[in-house]
Amino acid sequence: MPKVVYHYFPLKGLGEAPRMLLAYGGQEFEDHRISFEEWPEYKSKTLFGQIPILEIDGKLYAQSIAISRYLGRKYGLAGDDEEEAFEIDQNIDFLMDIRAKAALVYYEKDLDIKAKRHEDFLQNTYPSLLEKLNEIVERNNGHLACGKLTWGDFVLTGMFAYLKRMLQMPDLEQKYPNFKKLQDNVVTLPKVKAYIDAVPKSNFDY
Ligand SMILES: N[C@@H](CCC(=O)N[C@@H](CS)C(=O)NCC(=O)O)C(=O)O
Repeated sequence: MPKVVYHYFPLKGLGEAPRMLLAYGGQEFEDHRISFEEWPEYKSKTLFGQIPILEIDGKLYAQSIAISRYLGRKYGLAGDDEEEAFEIDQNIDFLMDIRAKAALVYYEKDLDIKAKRHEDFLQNTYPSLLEKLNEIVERNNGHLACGKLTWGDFVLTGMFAYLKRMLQMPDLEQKYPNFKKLQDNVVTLPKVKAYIDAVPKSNFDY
């Protein structure tokens, strides 16, 4: 087995999906959680100045979606043919479009602009995007694509708390029970559950 180290902050954010995928695949890995105080020391050593980073036998790989796609292929969660793989990528890109919109609010520093933008998106942007995402998960019977478990489900599950926080919608699963169903399909997988149960309690819950 290769020596695997996974580097990310002590939160879920964009970095939780690869952790759950590594657990699902039965890959032993060092779960290196970098504190915000330690981060400046690591930043210049990363490929693009950001984490997550997956380190395999000393070689570093970046980008959360690329890492998740790679692990999905490795563990048989990437669709049965090119078209299924395409469908997963398509729906992941759509999910990342939603994340990018919410990030325009979440990371805005000017509080006045931030509040106005949030109101605007709440009225004009989020409802149709979330309805579309809900339709996708409904059509796929509690999954992001292909009507079955894929690495896409791990990505949505991993970033869901972070997405809710950015959208300022703590009750998103109550409004869309399909999103809860999708997450349950991931977090109840025995190896994933064992990993989640072992996560240090000091970690952020998003
Ligand atoms: N496209 C990258 C984005 C990674 C990213 O935004 N990482 C953030 C944490 S979620 C980070 O490293 N922030 C610290 C910094 O930029 O200095 C990915 O998906 O991996």
